[in-house]
Amino acid sequence: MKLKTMIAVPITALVLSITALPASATNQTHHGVGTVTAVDSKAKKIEIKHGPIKSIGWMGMKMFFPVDDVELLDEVEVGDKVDFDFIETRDKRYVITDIEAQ
Ligand SMILES: [Cu+2]
Repeated sequence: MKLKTMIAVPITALVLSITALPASATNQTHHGVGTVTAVDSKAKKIEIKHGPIKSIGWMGMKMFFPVDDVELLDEVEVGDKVDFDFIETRDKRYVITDIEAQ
């Protein structure tokens, strides 16, 4: 076995253990403001027409966000202006962790 191979194995193991951390462990929370355009209870998603969100480099757009807690679905209805927090998971999902009508 070459020396390079012997070093590469433990490094690979380390990288794998880091990526195995829970999604919420290292994620930054982003804050958005917008208007609710749909609440999909079955899919556990809320559609929001949101303004620009600098912390994640987004322009304003309309998009669906899954929620981490189904009770959040009852907090808002279509037409509400809302403040919301979300995280970006490692598999690039944008999950609402808190939402409140203004
Ligand atoms: Cu968006």
